[in-house]
Amino acid sequence: MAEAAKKSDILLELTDDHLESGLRGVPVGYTTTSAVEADKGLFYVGRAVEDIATEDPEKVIYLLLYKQMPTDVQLSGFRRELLSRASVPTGVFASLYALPHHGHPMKWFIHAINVLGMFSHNRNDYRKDAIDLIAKIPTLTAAIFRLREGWGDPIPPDPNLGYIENFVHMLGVPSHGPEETAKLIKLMRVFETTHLDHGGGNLSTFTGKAVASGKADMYESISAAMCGLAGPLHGRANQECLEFIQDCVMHIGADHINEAEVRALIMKKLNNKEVVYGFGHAVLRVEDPRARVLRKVGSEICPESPLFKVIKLLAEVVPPILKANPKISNPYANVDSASGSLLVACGLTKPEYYTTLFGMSRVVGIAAQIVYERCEARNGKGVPIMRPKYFYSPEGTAKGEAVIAGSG
Ligand code: CMX
Repeated sequence: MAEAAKKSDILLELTDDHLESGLRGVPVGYTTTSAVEADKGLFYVGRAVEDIATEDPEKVIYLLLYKQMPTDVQLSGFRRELLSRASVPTGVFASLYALPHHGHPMKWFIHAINVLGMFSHNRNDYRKDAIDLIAKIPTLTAAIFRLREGWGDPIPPDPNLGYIENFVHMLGVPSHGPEETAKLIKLMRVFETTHLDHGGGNLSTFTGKAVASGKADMYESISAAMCGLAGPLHGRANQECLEFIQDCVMHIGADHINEAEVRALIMKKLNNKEVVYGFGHAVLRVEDPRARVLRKVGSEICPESPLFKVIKLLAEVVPPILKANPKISNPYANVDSASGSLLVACGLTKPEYYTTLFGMSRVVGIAAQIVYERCEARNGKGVPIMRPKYFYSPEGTAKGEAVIAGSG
């Protein structure tokens, strides 16, 4: 608490520069789950993410929810609890059959979470809804893949499987044999643990907590959070990044990946005033440790993949290029740089689905933070409804004339 008070003292000096800055550095509250330290990385309840990334996903989820690693007895009880709640009401699936297949999977995902809330019998009990949602989210995510891709009806959870093993089972990728399934499980376990939580102020988490502050229920709040995650500067960066990597391989040729041509494609992107997805960060000032963890998994499961060769090259080539622009605070790879190419190597070849996988994992941290803000903060009273200050100013900071569509 003393440490936190010191931090907010520093930031009490708010100036005009803080306006329209996306609330950078403006203190808002506390997180009890995780911390992003600019020069060190990401910590879940004090543990460096790279140290626990290969733990059982259920253990890490338990850590974020209960702030301690589970004993064996606690872990098996928690696994049983998740499994007992993993089934999704058929009414939720029925609503998915009606959705347009061209709709982005994130739109399906957001819809499905909201509909799931209509079937909750927990009377807006944030704690119960958090566990229910965490238990059901793999079932829901897998069903979205199957229905949208025409792979068949949803596959029910198998009570003998772990959290991620069950997800891969319910996904039932048609082209997968046992070897591909094992590879996808290996990747998805690490994908899950590395995406679970990321401090309190990232856009999706902040949005979820803001919506919950009006006492919207867990499902409405998480749907709103997932709308935040759907943007290309946030969760959809993994899709955008892979699409760029695929372009690189197409232009250069899978057998000729080389530094000079990758560099030229990056320069072309920057000269066109485009963003280099998978690089940069609002808080971190070092390489995202999650990018390293994922590259390590890549070197085990797909070292020869041309896409993987490009991401390894990008991690070296991009930072010096971005560093040359003094505006860019962090030139290094973030979590979204590596995940897509590994998913392709494991048979999930359509980039538009990747943000739903990010969302499946991130639901955990956001739900845990909503439980804290609604049920525990301020001695259980909860954080009040969000209401930051905006100054009225007809022209704001716009230069030139404002144009209102349709105003003639
Ligand atoms: N490529 C090109 N330009 C970049 C850049 C990148 N990777 N990273 C930052 N910049 C630019 C910003 O667009 C900004 O330009 P303007 O001043 O013209 O608006 C300027 O550099 C300063 O930005 P910053 O202070 O370094 O970064 P922000 O805190 O504003 O934004 C982030 C952080 C992540 C949105 C930004 O680095 C970015 O757009 N990266 C690419 C998208 C991406 O990978 N997002 C995923 C982040 C992780 C996640 O949330 O999932």
